[in-house]
Amino acid sequence: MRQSPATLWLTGLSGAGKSTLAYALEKILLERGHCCFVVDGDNLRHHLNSDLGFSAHDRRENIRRAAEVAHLMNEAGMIAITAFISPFRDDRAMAKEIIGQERFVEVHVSTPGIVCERRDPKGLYAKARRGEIPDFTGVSAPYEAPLDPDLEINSEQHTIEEAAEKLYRHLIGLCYI
Ligand code: GGZ
Repeated sequence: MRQSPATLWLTGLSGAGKSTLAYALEKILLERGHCCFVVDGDNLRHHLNSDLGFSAHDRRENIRRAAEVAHLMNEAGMIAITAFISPFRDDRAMAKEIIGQERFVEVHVSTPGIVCERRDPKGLYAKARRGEIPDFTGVSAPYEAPLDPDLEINSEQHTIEEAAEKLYRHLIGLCYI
């Protein structure tokens, strides 16, 4: 199947739906014959990046390594879908530099903080509010929303399937697939 490598860089708060959306898009791409892989906190922070925490310095290193992994996947001809909070604009700019401007598609999963906190699937916001998790994004650490993302998805306004289909159409529109 013809495709040009790209990285869909999903950024947004914890609980915004980044990983769910990433895996829904991966399913669509695989079903339609494209070669792709999801890079997210689960497969990086538990292994390659298990030495990193959540200070601004460690988050930057997390993003740098994630971008290097996505770059390698792109070099191998694959579409990479990343799902990291990646809260700092400078760090996302670094990721874009590493991956290459022409391959980097920034997707803001813009589900509002209040909705993410209401969902709180892992109880992390509640813990952060009680002071049990320091530097928690959206509670005690900042999130710098993209100023000009290539695409914005608010998971409140679409089903996951609709949102994934929107990303798929976007890749077609940009001629990556
Ligand atoms: C934010 C944290 C924190 C702190 C643990 N701040 O909902 P989750 O659990 O699965 O997603 C969050 C994940 C964020 O990892 P990232 O690698 O995406 O972060 S970053 O891009 O900022 O480097 C959350 C959990 O880790 N988690 N502590 N303090 N999220």
